[in-house]
Amino acid sequence: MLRRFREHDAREVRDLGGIWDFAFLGEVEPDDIDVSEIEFGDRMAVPGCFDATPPYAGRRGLVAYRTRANLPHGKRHRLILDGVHHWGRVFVNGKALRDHVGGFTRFSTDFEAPAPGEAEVVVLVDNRFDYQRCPLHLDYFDWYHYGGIARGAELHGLGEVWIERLKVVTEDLAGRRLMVTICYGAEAVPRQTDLSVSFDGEVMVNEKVDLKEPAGEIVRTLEVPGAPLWSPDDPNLHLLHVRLGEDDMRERIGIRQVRTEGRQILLNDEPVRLVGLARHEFHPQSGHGLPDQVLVGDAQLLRDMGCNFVRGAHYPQDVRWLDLCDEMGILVWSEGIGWQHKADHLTDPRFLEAQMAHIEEMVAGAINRPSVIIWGALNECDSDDPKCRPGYEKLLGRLRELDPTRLISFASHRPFDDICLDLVDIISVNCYPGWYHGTLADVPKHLNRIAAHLDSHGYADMPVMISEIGAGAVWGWRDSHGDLWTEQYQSALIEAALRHLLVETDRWCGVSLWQFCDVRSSSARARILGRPRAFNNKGVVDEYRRPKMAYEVVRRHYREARARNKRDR
Ligand code: ADA
Repeated sequence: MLRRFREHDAREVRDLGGIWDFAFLGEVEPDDIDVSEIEFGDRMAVPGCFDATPPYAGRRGLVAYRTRANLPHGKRHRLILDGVHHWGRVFVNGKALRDHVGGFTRFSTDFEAPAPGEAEVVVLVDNRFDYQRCPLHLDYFDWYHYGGIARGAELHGLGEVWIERLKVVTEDLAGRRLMVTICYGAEAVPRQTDLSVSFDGEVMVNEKVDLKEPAGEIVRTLEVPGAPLWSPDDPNLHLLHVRLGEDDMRERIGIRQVRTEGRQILLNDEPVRLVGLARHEFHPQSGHGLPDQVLVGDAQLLRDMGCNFVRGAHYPQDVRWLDLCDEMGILVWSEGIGWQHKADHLTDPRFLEAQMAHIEEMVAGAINRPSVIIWGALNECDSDDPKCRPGYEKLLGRLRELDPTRLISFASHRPFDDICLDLVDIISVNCYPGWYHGTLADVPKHLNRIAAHLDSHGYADMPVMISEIGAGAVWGWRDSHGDLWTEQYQSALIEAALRHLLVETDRWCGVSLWQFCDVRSSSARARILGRPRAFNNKGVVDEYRRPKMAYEVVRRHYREARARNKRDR
């Protein structure tokens, strides 16, 4: 199962998760491979990352994964992969069906099978850095790019009519009016078919519809008076079940609206202050492919710290993680892959095209999630460079077009010179006072300077958040000098930042500390020289989720902030 709940009752689905055959092919090009000749001498877990397993740790190259599955019943079959890092080519029964650029998002491919029986699925996966082929993943980024089929895989059987996806929008909060868009596909049209929509088990639409196009949309409005709303304190989810002909789709939704007013973020018309952490999807033993146990543990830790927010850094997060956030009331900033790009990338049509396809997949994958309230892109790029502005306009504009119901932001590390801040709903600033520059005493001063600058440059009436702030600490390194890299220094810096951001001032609509857990850093030598253990050590827990001293500081501040926020409402 890809998600935490059954997405289909009627449609036949095969879960392809488990142990696949595996071959490390190395320094060869995918076009030179004859898949029928690959010798699959090893085994690999799906989901998982091959280069987090002992024999392949740290290695880059082309690899092949293979599994066999009994075809589900259907006329057409759909193979769905939730995350292939970071380039993939999919074959079914020896035939190449599609390539995919970029990890962290769902993609699928359809194929016809001549007869029922078994299908052989082979996926070529490449974790090498190659800007021409895959401009989304580059080795200088400050995180390690693991390779493999890192998220789930499924095979679906589709009939003559099928549901592509559902989109549910809370149109009117008080009246509990929902707009449901059903995107369908159909063989042979026009045709008439049955449509039913139920909400929490109650049938609300039951009719015959005329499908006129091979791919189209049906829109219906539901009114569900009295249905409880979704919020971090009370994350009520509802089940929407749509049947179209022989096919069906189940979706869990939350009724909620998000908007900004002046300096505040309003969730269901009430102010909410975001308190959370930025989180990478990482574990030393499985790379980006996290087992359920790790995902649940991470969500439990966020809840324990009192977080109501997590920034998915720096890419779209696992669908199971978003399911947990929906269930546990954790608001999410979902962001496209990106890290400190300059004008050479932001003016390159190849780069922008890959980004556009990627953010479209990101939005499609999370469009109905109540937890997701912010779409982001282009972390810390040169947003002060006029040459980069058109790239920002294009990507942020596309996000707005794809989903006008959520807020748009990007993390800027140029708050004093940024020329793209007018494009967002929330100004988000990454800064490291007391770490990359200055001392602990500079933390509040620097934050004040940022706020004063923004307020005097036309943004006084906008919400501003700190999307990154933090310090590195090597787990277990405690020392009476309290120097850089000690747990004491990290915890003192976080104390200074949170006291300022949450207690002493009310300018900030939120904070996401950098970061939740320690993560393996890039393999680029220049960066590793500033990263003890080749890790980014700014986690408040280490890579095995063992708390550092700062954990308790965060927990105290976030719990108090949540309590204050509740009292003020
Ligand atoms: C940046 C970046 C993070 C991380 C951080 C750091 O703000 O967005 O990914 O690299 O710096 O630790 O320096």
